[in-house]
Amino acid sequence: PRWLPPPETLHLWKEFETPEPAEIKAIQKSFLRHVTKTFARTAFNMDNFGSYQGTAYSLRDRLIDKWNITQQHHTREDPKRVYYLSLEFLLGRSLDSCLLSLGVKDIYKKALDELGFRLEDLIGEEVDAALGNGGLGRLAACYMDSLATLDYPAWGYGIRYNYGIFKQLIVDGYQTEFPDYWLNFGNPWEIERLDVSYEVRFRGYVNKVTEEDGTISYVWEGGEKVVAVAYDVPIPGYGTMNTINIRLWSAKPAREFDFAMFNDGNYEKAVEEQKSAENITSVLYPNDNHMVGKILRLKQQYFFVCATLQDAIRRFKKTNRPWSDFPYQVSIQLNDTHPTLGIPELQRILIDEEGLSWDDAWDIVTKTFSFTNHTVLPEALERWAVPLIQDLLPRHMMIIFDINLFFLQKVEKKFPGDRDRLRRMSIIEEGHPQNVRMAFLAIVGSHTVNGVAALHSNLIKNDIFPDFVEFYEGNKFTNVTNGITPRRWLHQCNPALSDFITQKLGSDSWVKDLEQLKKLKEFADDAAVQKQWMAIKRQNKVRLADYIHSITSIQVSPDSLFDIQVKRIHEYKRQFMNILGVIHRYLRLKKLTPEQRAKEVPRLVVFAGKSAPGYFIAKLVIKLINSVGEVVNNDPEIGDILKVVFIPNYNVSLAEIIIPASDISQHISTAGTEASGTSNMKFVLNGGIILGTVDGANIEIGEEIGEDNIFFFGVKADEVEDIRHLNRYRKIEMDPDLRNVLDAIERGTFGDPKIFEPLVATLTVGGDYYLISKDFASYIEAQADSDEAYKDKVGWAKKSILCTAGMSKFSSDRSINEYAERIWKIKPCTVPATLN
Ligand code: OAK
Repeated sequence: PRWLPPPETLHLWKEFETPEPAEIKAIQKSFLRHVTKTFARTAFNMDNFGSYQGTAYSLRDRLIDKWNITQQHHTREDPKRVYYLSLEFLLGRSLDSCLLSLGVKDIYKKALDELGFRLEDLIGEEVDAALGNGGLGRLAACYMDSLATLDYPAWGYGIRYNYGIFKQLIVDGYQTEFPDYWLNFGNPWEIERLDVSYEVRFRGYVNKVTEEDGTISYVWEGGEKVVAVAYDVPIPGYGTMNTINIRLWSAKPAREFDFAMFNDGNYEKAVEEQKSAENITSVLYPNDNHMVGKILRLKQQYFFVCATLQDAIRRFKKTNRPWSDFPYQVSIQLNDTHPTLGIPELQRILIDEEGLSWDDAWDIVTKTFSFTNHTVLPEALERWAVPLIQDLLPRHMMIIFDINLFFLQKVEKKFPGDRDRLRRMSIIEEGHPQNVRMAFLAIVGSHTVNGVAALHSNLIKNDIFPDFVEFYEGNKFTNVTNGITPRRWLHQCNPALSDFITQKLGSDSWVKDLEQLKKLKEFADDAAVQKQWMAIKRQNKVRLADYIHSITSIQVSPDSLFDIQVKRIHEYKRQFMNILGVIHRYLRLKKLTPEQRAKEVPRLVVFAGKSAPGYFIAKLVIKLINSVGEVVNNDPEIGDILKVVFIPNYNVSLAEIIIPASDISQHISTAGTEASGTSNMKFVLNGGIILGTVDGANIEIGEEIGEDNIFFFGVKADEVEDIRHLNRYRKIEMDPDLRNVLDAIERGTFGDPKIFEPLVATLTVGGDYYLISKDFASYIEAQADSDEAYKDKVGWAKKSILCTAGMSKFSSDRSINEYAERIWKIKPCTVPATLN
């Protein structure tokens, strides 16, 4: 039974409910209370880390108050909620963003100053929460920020991995990986919820029960159980009460101990088995855009959707509504196929545990779920072996077979006798073993399927799932172009530019309404604004140059053009083409006289990004970049005219330093391969210019900012297939400039050429799947165009201003409003400052 507070005690709780006022004294009091009582430190035993902890805990108190008020308000209002299910949330650091969201950064700075601490130093003490690989995980984090800021009643659900994405060290030019045990230093931004836990079953058997009236039901029994414990990460909206929650599940051993084993005297084995439960949430799989069919990964997927659905259903049941209301109270978004087991799991709960008929249950399921696809790469589309699912989740496998049967019956009815269509559309792929095509299951079980940029959504419809578009007559498929939060990706990471924009627009309301940036267009030709704009860019370049020097000991000039490519290392993203272009430039520079060389635009080429640990070719690209850097950076004839730097361990907090410092950023994926890209948006928002292919969201960015302000090159998506075909049969000569570059590698200009043979072979014997040779000439031309444009300082400043001014569309606030209105059908629920 629930404990209820005696009414005469309520005022005692209320006293602690509202955040302490943001006064210097109150802040210092709460800071010192945490430093001395929570962390047992004294004035004579302090350092920046201790002071970071004290500050974080003092803010955490404010977050918890806001979170509690939000939850009580939501319970009272009972709005329809959205649940964003994602195996990755790439949050990065929280201190700075919390201070800004709560509007207390300046006053905390003063309070800490008086105590002798510098806020900037404390911010640097925090370790990144790196529970994601790249684009998909960071998108989830941006979306949480927008959901909170726009007052939506939303929850994020995921896994509390003990190990985030690995740390990357560069040893002898090669990537090496180190475990990221990020919880070592505690995590002030989470609240352990021992009171919120659920059991999750694996394996066991399915019992068929025939009732007296002849109806048949199934019960899943036996097997092993683990417990999911909730850890809550409050996400405050910017300048609003609304504080939403990311609930991350951690696996713990089940409460019921195996007494048989215990009694057998097998104590050690019993303890071993308990520990294996905790393995489930131990480590984030480090693959981006690539599926690896490990059983532990499947366990993670089921573990988190099972706990999440129990939690959502418990919340729904509190209001005593009929099941038919469920889809009107609950919307569940699947962030790629990783949480797709939620579909058969909800169906199982409804028919096996709640006693609904198959059809009633399926109607609820398909009205509840929606699915976002984040990639068209075939190697990333999830397929799980049927025997694997059968073993781990026997009842779910039965349900998936039934879902498929009923679905194919409908297909057969619509397209009678079309055997090949049934084979193509089956959720079960035939073979040895059979496989479950998770994307098909997600499509069939969802009411809406979306891609993440206009081109990508069209490719999904026309190339990836055309049979499904035809079957559903186009009704399920839509586009929601990705967005980024302007809070972190301009206001926080580029304070100088943020202040300047606020000054020019006369208000800071653009931070929550990015449409306002359009007004910057008026200033594009204003010489004084241009001058200040470029001065701020230079400051940011100095900051990055200092960072590069501190990490790599390489001196770079802030007066060179900063040309940056930072993202996961992947063949389709073509960092290889970038470094080949660098070699081309180097060879050209070497042929010039010193006088000619002095007229060249000095250029710093920056790379950063992690490769999946098992991705051999991507790792060779990293080695080649470092080998080229070694030669170029130490060539006295070249000096500052060309520098090449690989910054190790790319992560969110490093991105916050790198992005504001770019003149040019490269987004050069083979056309049709990058679903959207989101870093492209971050760079342009900060006044950087894209050099890129006609791919993903680059296209829409070009439409918004104007084609004069972006360097496009390369073939279009619809040309790729034919060129690949010709490449396969070597019908196209290799680009002569590229041949020249490969010759230099093969001559040993950049060290032992044997090392790079497998990499070079991807272009020669490998058929150049990503069309580097085809695009090379136009890539080099675009680079030359950018050199020319950079010489015109006024013209460049204008481009840079127009870039920022044209980025309104790419706020994640716009994306989230689209999801809310068109897909989730949820409304904002404004939380009052206090509850009465
Ligand atoms: C990761 C794992 C599996 C499937 C896709 C991904 C992924 O990160 N995809 C990326 O998602 C981003 C957010 O939508 C897009 O911007 C990137 O283009 C896409 O590669």
